Amino acid sequence: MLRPVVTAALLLTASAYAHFTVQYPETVGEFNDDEESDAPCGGYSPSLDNIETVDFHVGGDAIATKSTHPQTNWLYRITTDDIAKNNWTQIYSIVQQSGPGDYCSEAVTLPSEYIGQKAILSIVGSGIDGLLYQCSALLFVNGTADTPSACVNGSSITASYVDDSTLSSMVSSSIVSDADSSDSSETPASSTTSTPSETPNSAPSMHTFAMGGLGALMTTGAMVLAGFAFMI
Ligand SMILES: *[C@@H]1O[C@H](CO)[C@@H](O)[C@H](O)[C@H]1NC(C)=O
Ligand SMILES: *[C@@H]1O[C@H](CO)[C@@H](O)[C@H](O)[C@H]1NC(C)=O
Ligand SMILES: *[C@@H]1O[C@H](CO)[C@@H](O)[C@H](O)[C@H]1NC(C)=O
Ligand SMILES: [Cu+2]
Repeated sequence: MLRPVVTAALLLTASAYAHFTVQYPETVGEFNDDEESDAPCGGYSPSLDNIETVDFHVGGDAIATKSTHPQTNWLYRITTDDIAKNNWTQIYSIVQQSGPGDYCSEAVTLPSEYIGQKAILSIVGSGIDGLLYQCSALLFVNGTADTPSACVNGSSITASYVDDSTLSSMVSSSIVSDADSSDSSETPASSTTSTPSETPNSAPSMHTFAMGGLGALMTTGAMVLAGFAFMI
């Protein structure tokens, strides 16, 4: 009777250690924290030929992530290339998230030429653990999406548009619209003048493991108690 409870607790513990996860759109491939640094999808090699896609609205759709790191720079890039190895196009200004937690860009738009095309979306997070990757397989559709419930900003995060020469060197083109960065004094990342930036890898690793671990521990405790209550 306790077994399902213990299993659930173990799963919770595992997810509490993730570098970052994508809440929306649904990702492809099984999530593997240890392989999250493998480009372009975090240990998974998608093929657009036979992949199940999710709809993404060119008039505006959301990209929602949850990070355990104190700071992350986010790059969203797509390719219609079958093996998703190259020819990446940047689709949104690079965002710097400060503070761990949920971050959501709620109105990512694309030119209407993309309607009907399939693409791999590669979400790249740059932070204390270097470059990390997750992918979604998209089918571009007309219209504007209703904001999904997973699209939220954590109450303790702040976000702003930044230049990041490491991330902007990882695309061969950019279709960032002016509107994306209109409230930013920074030039869009597609600019060719690259400013030297601190390498993310040089900082000592300091995950929010302690907090995540404690949270998981407390959750485990609560679940075991709940399990007991159920058995009594
Ligand atoms: C690269 O991507 C662009 C934009 O999707 C596309 O127009 C172009 O044909 C692609 N180039 C190659 C070599 O696949
Ligand atoms: C997208 O939808 C709009 C509004 O319904 C319509 O005017 C437009 O022709 C559509 N575009 C395509 C490419 O289907
Ligand atoms: C999250 O914050 C960013 C930056 O301030 C903002 O552009 C975005 O719309 C916010 N997302 C939500 C879901 O409110
Ligand atoms: Cu990490």
